Amino acid sequence: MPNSRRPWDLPERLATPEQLVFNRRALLVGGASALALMSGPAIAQRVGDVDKLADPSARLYPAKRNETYKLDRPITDENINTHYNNFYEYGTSKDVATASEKLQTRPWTVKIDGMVEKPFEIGVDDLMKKMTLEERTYRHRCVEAWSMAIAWTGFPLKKLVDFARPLGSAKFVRMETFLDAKMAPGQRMSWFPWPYIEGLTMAEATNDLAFIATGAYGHPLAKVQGAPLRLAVPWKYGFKSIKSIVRFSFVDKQPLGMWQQIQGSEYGFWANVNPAVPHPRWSQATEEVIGTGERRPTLLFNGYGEYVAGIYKGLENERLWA
Ligand SMILES: Nc1nc2c(c(=O)[nH]1)N[C@H]1C(S)=C(S)[C@@H](COP(=O)(O)O)O[C@H]1N2
Ligand SMILES: [Mo]
Repeated sequence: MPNSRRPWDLPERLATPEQLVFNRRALLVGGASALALMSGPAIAQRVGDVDKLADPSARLYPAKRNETYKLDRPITDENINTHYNNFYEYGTSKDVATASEKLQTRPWTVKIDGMVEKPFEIGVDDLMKKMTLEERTYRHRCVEAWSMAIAWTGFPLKKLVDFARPLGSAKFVRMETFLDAKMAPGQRMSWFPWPYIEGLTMAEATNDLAFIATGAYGHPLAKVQGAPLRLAVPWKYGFKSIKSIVRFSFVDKQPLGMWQQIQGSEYGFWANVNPAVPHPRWSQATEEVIGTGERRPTLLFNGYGEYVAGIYKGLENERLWA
């Protein structure tokens, strides 16, 4: 071990008893990889770092990159990605990194229900054990006309759908974020119809690109990124990529997303990226690449048409773009 620092050497003010227990367990269970994670000069300098070590899934990272999904720009700096976020459960500003530290990601139970052979619940760590984690680099485009490129770690949503055993009659996957105003002060804003909901058709959910992220930048997700599991659908505007999911329901009616419910004229169900269709209040033709000051033209389906355009054949009468 190149560094003599051990978890139990953490300064008292950074370590709660629970974190010490988790850190010892990570060390025992994780063996060499946990030791590797704990080495290095910057260990436990910030509260966030302590949490990364405390995460019982930390030893699953980094995962092997799937090279199929290539970027045309650099990955957004991690520090920029985690300080320019939308996570309304923690406030309406982009500066929610500190506020979201209140999110408690363990224990975390995921409920699978609706039109499935048999509804069940599973802890997030048990779920991850059933899946093979991989890294993917994706570009994301927010409806607010900014974009980032992120190295996610996780598994295809299709794997979770298969694991859930939906009935043939299921037409949509409805996803739900946790509801706990004690843990998320933003949920006291009673004019929002909490919990956050999003939905995909089965064809969208089982497409290769639809991804459940459990990590980013080679380690478990930061809380502000929607730990411990969130959706990543890079051909759609950002609001579809629901964070901190606790429930996947298989249903036969189109789910009503939170943004759609608040302002359906601006945030529709399909939410596919199309630079030719403006948002009612601004153009969608270009995007600001966060962290660079650069503006780039926005691409149809955010440039992922080769993977997803086929899903929308025959749906020309639907409002695919807003
Ligand atoms: N639960 C929840 N999920 C959410 C949001 C939110 O406010 N709450 N914001 C959405 C929006 S608009 C975007 S752009 C992305 C932002 O993800 P990021 O902060 O990881 O970039 O999360 C999406 N998922
Ligand atoms: Mo967004």
